[in-house]
Amino acid sequence: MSAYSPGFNSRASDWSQVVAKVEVSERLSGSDGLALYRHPDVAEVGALANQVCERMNGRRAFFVRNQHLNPTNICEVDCLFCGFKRDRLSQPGAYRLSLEQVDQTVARMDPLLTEIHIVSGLDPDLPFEYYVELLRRIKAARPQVHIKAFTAVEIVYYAHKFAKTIAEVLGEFKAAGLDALPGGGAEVFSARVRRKLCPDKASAEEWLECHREAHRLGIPTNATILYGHIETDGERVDHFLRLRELEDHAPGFLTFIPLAFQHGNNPLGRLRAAPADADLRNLAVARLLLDNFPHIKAYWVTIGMEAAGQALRYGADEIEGTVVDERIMNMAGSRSGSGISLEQLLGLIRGAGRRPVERDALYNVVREYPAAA
Ligand code: V47
Repeated sequence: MSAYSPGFNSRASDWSQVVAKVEVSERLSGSDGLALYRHPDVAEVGALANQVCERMNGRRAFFVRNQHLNPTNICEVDCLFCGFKRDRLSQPGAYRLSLEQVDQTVARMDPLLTEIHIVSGLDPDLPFEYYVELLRRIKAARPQVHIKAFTAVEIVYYAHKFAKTIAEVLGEFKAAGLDALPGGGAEVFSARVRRKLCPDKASAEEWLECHREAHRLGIPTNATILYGHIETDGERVDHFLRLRELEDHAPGFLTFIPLAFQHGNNPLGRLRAAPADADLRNLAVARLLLDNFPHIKAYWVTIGMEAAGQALRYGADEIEGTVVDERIMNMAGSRSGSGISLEQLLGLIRGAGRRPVERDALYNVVREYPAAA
């Protein structure tokens, strides 16, 4: 249990109280978080988040030139929301890249790339050395590129499978070239939700422990929430507060990315779609509750381009990058495509009245672009 206890029956604060706290940069409580979810006018929630975002980032909006690499989709756990996993190689759509195939993929990547994002299934037939060698080869081929690889769920799985501690897995991966961890696998921390959707993988406590350990070892990480299925307002607020508490005690988070549930090709897909304002509201609430997270990212792959542009006025200071070859959301029915051009990204940011800033994986500025073309 974490130290605060929002309780799912807590009462929401009065709206005016929340506004007053934001004006003076006072930390919001769980009850304030509920008020942000229950407030009928999402534009007002967005305006508050925008105020905080501009205080932190001015009118800049970040993006990165990145590419996704998903080495295997063979996975031994069944998460009800997943359209990416396959049980075995003989199934249609299943694949596992050899290290030589990884080399070839990396050789074809954009020479101006600054980040590679790697997420895999929990493949029971790959040895530990595969992952170490994969990191080594990518780092040798592209020493300037940051490798953001393996969600906490994967790290915890390797620790159990190969009889290592989480710190040992992270330490060996760091020595081989790992620079940062992606934020996936967090889903919703609520034990109720995890029991129903993903009972067989890392628990909320293990996910948090892995990120705490990574930060301790100097490996920065991201965090996500998977929303728009069976979770309640209170469970979302609880998720944010647990992340905020971890960042208070073991800083190292770079950005927070709300992931909108994609309904295709998965057992949970028959659920009704989330309310139309859910994407913008979750981004805004994230900006307001996660006051110690430097960045909030709009992930156009799940919310679409239009909402990603609007998100820059609802608390997000960052749009996911060029993302060549995204598979996890595309195999779960995302209709946003698996990559966009630099020109499209710049247009999206400028259309929102922001100044585009290309960053590297650690948010160092690679290039500032003019606000208008
Ligand atoms: O943990 C799986 C999510 C995550 C679905 O750190 C789904 O920058 C929506 O780690 N609908 C893995 N989401 C991806 C991940 C990630 C993604 C984007 C940015 C970053 C980052 C990391 O994908 C999983 C799960 O939460 N996911 N299936 C689905 N049907």
